[in-house]
Amino acid sequence: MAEFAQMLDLPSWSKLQKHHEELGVNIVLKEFFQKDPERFRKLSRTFKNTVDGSEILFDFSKNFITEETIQILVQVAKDAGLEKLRDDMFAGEKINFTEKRAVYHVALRNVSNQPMQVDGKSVVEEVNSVLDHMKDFSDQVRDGQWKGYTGKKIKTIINIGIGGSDLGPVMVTEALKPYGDRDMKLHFVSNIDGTHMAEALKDSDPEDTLFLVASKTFTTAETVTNANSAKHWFMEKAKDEKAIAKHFVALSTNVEEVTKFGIDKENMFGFESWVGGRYSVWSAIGLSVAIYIGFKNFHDFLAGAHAMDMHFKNTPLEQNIPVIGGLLSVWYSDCFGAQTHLVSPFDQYMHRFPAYLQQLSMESNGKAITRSGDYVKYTTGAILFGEPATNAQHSFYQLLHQGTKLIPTDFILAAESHNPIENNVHQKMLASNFFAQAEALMVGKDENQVKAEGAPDDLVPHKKFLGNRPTTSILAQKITPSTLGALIAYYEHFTFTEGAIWNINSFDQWGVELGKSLAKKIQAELDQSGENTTHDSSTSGLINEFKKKAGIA
Ligand code: G6Q
Repeated sequence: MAEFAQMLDLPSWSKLQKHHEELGVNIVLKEFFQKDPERFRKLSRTFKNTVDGSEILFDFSKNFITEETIQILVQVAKDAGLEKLRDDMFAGEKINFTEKRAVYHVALRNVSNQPMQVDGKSVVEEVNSVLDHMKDFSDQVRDGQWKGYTGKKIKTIINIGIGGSDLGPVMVTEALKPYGDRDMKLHFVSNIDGTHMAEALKDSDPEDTLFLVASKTFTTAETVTNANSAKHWFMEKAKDEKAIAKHFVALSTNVEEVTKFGIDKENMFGFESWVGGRYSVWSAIGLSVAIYIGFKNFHDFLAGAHAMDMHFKNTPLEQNIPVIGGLLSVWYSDCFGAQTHLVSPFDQYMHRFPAYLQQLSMESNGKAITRSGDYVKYTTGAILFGEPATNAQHSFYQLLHQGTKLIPTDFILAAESHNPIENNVHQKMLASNFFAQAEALMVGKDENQVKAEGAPDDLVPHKKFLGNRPTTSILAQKITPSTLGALIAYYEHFTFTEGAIWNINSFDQWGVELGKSLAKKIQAELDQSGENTTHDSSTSGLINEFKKKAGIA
């Protein structure tokens, strides 16, 4: 627990504010580059991926910073106790104090088998035993040893889960599609909207379909309802309850509920309560990933994240890449009033990456109460959004270039494409856009340039670009399993850093818990006959109109 109450009370915060007044208000990014030819070198950091020796370059130089800014921000991080909180996380301390839980997803990818404990008990053996189980099972499904109740090889995997039990597997299987078994069909059913399940089932045959029911608690209404519907669909054809064992497995912490549902303990892949939902793709929740890309690739995915963990744990803060990322976010949020954070991967396979990060960032840091229980005196969690480029360029980048809002932006590109078609022409065009967008956002276009291009006087103000928009460019070698693992871990520790400075608990989610209970009461009311009057006139009015339209008297 941090000793300070509010970020603004940190001894170094006033120094940062003063620095902002001196530098921030008059900052002109392009002039920084004119003045200092070494700026790119000084303000970039390289992550060495120890799994395959590749590197990821993080270019922070197009941000509103100097080397001094980093020094002061690092001082803020030190004053806020970031290092202690980080070390406590790696030591298995219960830093998620509102739920009295350790935050130990880093133990799930501890591929170097370092000692890791919770409550004085090693977790390494249990983590490895679940990984062994995942390996055996995924190998069997992939090579056809695991057969459906009529002896057929599994062709379709349907993962049923929501939130943290869905977004990770969806995003990772999409991002690593080039490593996937293309003979296998994957569906991810999350929404309680019957359409989601119905569409997945329309495409599937019970004889060769495997359901992975992914739910930490195994009590989430959407998932349990969807899983029951899947079971009914399956039983209609299979008839015999014994067939369930070949077609339903559970990824969960709750043995009792899993057994009640009718899934054998043998077919359950467990994990512990110290794995938060949005950090669970590294656990048994990642089984769909392991089946699709194979266990060796899944292991590389864990190893890439582990390499980023070791960097985060052992690197001095000035050189610590996720720490710098997180500190910049705090800098923009609380000194420049930025409300948003855009992440655009220049990679079609990574099209669900922003959606995944949305949960990671906004569920972790969408909090207004400090760890001491007070309302924060500053803004916290940014609104994270994004879409892959270049598509996004043809839609909302307009607001980046000429809008009134400051939108700190991350662009991500891999130098090597998985599909270098047409002699790599596509890749070069993609890369050109990656460079051009960051450059244009920074340099803008002034009146003289617009006039020189022949614009009539009345159009000059419309064609002018102010520039001076900050971006971070992230350049990887190739989106391999280990690189993706490292990139996700980068954003996890970035989010961790923000939360530590804001002095909030990034690891609970009471807002999500509220959602889980709210609808229950109304659902019961939908089955009651007659006019509803139990709510405010708007809510009751809507309920009554729905009942009329849906034919529920
Ligand atoms: C994540 C959240 C939330 C959770 C889902 C699903 O951090 O806690 O998104 O993952 O509500 O919960 P279950 O896995 O328990 O079904």
